[in-house]
This record gives sequence, structure tokens and C-alpha cells, in this order.
Amino acid sequence: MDILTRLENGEELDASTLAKLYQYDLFTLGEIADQRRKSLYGDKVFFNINRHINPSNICADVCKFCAFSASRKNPNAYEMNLDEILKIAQNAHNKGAKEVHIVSAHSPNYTYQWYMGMFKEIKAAFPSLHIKAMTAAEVDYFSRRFGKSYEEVLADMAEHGVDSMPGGGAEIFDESVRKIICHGKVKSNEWLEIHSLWHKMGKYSNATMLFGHIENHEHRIDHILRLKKAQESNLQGGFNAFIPLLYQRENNYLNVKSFPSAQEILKTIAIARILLTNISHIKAYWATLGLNLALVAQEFGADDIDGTIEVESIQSRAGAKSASGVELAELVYKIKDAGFRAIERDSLYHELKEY
Ligand code: V47
Repeated sequence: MDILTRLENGEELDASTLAKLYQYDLFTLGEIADQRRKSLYGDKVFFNINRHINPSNICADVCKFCAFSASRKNPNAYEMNLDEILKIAQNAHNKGAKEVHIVSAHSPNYTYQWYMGMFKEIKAAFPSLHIKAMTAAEVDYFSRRFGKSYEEVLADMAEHGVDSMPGGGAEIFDESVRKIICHGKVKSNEWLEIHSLWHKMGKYSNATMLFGHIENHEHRIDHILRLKKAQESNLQGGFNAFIPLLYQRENNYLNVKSFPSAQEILKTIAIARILLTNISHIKAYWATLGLNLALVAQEFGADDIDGTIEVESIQSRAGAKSASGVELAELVYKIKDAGFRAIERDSLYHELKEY
């Protein structure tokens, strides 16, 4: 029996069998994914007005795919102080941002108290601003560096104003790939454990997957299945969105020779929608896909495009055309021009406004 029928019959299949989904043509996968997406959200495309803040690019870890952290390929090390960060949050708030997405390199220079205090000051100054901050990789780094358990770090984050966690640091869960691309950083089981502990606190987070580098189809499916399993055991809280991040190739140390075609990228998004029946949202992150492909992806299973971002430093350092974010008017125009309804959401996917 073919794999799609077996899936429809509710059979549980392993990653090597499911990897054969890539052998289907794009439109077969796209059709099923689009039906699922439409039955949930019709022709709505979700986005938010957000501001990315990356306090420092000085990093104790060395991920081969990363062009953001200060190194020989990026000699411009920087470290923001609290005033700078508060000014950015103030500006973003004035411009209508509902979320600050704060992710930093693993800088050995910030103290635990300073970092937690930064969240507290932002929350005190702008109580309505949702703070999405601290990847599981940062939680793990803080835990190792300051001798605290994951539980302690997560409890302190919540106490100091962090509302939800972003999905970064997941990369590819397969240990053999991880060893090559980000040896030394948070391990797959630790990443999953940190999110699970956060969910047990009744909190929400996202989950990413970095794809299009040295991994194969089975590694991607394995990654998706591990997330699905983790979400199954959540009694409260959980993953809001799955975000496949397309690898950007410039200014980094990963020696990749071939890159996925648009068909391959869209298949990955469609397969995610088909398999991840328990994660509500699939985000086609425009900063890695480009706005045009991210909009096409909305017909292949995605329902979200991320937001205005304002300043983007991680993917743009590696070649993406996302350094200055996107103007709200342009984002809305493009969503509507592609035939969708442009729905501004908050960080937890409550609908705020239709444009
Ligand atoms: O984990 C680093 C990725 C991630 C490259 O939760 C790269 O809503 C592509 O996680 N090419 C951080 N990607 C960003 C992130 C994220 C982004 C947007 C929304 C959300 C969310 C989370 O950036 C890292 C890493 O996988 N990254 N280098 C690169 N060369």
C-alpha cells in the first residue's frame, strides 16, 4: 500500500519509510497539505509585528553553519548594554510591535543577574510587549555556565518576564549530523527536555529545523517525528509553531555544495503539515525563504510567515535579504496580493486584526 494511504489509515511509520514521501510529486503532497491548512485556517495568513533583538554576537560555541557569531568571518564583535536594549524595545513598542524576540550568542561576558534583569526591565517598562526569548541552546548554556538546573533557569525566565520561548537551537536532532554542524552545543535530548519542562510550566514555545545543508530526507523526518512525539506528551503548554529554517550559505564554515530547489523546500513544508498533525502552525519564515517563496508556501501547508522583524542579523549575515525586516504595508500588500487574508496575530496566535 502506498505511504499516503497508510498514513491516512492511521498507521505509525518510521522515518526511513516516511522519507519516501519525498518521492511523491510536489502537487500530490501540496494538495493534501493545502486541504489540511484550509480546513484549519481557510485563506488566512498569520503574521505579527515584532522586533528581533540580538544582544551580542560574542559566542562561546562554534556552530559551523553560523555567520552571526563573531569569528574570523565576522570580525565585528558587539555587545549591547541595557540602555540600548531598552531604547530598541521603546522604539519597537512606539511603532506598534507586540513582541520582542530576544536571542543572543552565548556570550561569556553577561552575568546571569544582568541577563534576567534585562527581561525584568523590559517587562516593567512595556508590560504589554510579549517577550519571546532564550532558545533552549541559551538555557543549556546558562545552566552549564552558572551551575543551575534547567528548571531553575526556566523558572527565573518566567519570573523575570519571559512569556514564550523561540524555537532556535534545534538544528537537526540526528546526533551524527549534529556532531558535524554544532558539536558542543545543546544536545537533541536536552533541547527536547528543556522545551518539555517549559511546557510543563503551562508555557508555549516554537520549534525550528535547520534544513538544506548536509542532512538527508530521513534526518528531516526523524526531526519532525521527535517533535510530534514530544508534543503528544504535553498535557499543558506546548509547541505553537514548527519553523523549517532554510540554511543560508554565506560567511560560514559548513562546506555545502548543493542546495535544495524550491520544489524540495515546498515538499518539506508540505510533509511537515501532513505529519505534524498536533502542532497547529507551520511557519514559512520569510527571512530564510524570501517573501515570494514564503507566500507560495502558504499554498503548500504553511499558514504563517513570521513578522515585520525590523532588524534581522542571524540569517542576513549568512546571505538572506532580511537585514532590515519588512515594512508592515509591504507585508500586508503582498499577502493580500497573493490572494490571502492578512491576519495580524499575537505571539500565541490570538487574532488581533484583519488588514
Ligand atoms: O537556531 C543560524 C538558525 C536559528 C543560519 O521561534 C541559520 O518564532 C539559516 O530560531 N542559515 C535562530 N539559519 C533563529 C530562530 C527563529 C527565527 C525566527 C522565528 C523563530 C521563532 C525562531 O537561526 C538558529 C539556527 O538554526 N541559523 N545560522 C544559517 N546560516
